Amino acid sequence: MKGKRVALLALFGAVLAAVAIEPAAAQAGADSTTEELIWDLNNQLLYIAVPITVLVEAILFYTVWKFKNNESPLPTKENRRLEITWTVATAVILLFVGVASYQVLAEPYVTATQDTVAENLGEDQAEVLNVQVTAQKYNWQFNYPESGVSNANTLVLPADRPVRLNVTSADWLHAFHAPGLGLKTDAFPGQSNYIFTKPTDTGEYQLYCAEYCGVGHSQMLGTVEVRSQEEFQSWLAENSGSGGSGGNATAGNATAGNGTAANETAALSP
Ligand SMILES: [Cu+2]
Repeated sequence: MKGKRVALLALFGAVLAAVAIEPAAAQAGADSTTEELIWDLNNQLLYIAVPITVLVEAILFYTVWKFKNNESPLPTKENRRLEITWTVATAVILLFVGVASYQVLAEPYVTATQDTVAENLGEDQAEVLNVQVTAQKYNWQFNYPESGVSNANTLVLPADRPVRLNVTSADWLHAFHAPGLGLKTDAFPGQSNYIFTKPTDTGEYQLYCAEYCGVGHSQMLGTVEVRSQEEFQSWLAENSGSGGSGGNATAGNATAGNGTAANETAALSP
């Protein structure tokens, strides 16, 4: 009996370890490095959750079937071993969920800050494409400070090149959300929120505003267009001179906008 339990625990531990150390297998169909990381985590958690669900349901059905004719059931007696077992098993599972989630959340492609690029790319920083994303009622403005290009509602990005989006708002709360690429962050006036990613597949992706911002919110849509590097370069060349030098939403004025945000809120509250 004891050997059986040890064997079961060892098997359970081996499954957890196998899932934990499984290399981040290339996620077929992932369209950005960010989306790939998120789907890998989702799959890891599913590998744990599905067997647990099956086990619990199996025990439930077995119990119902086995004791269906039991007219005088006896109350459960205290069983310290059983209690210790399920407490330890639950703790191990929660620990696994916590560690696996933290690992992914700590990835720069999932949680980016202003320093993400400098801290993670070293000499390759020049390769990064910077885009200023400014949300406002009810449209999106994209500025490419390095080339002076500006575009409304369509964010054109190169494939297989790291991109850093500096997301802010010109009026009040919005949120940048491109689910097809696994990207989402809030847009606050006077504050910069960063997204760091690398699109891996060309195509068009729907961009939504994911924070209710007024009567035009449902129409606050845009497109993320991922093109090959050559097509992206020719698009940049075609549109050069279309925008100012970095637009009106540089990181430099990030601290100056708080007063504006407060005023907006005050003016719009009933
Ligand atoms: Cu909105």
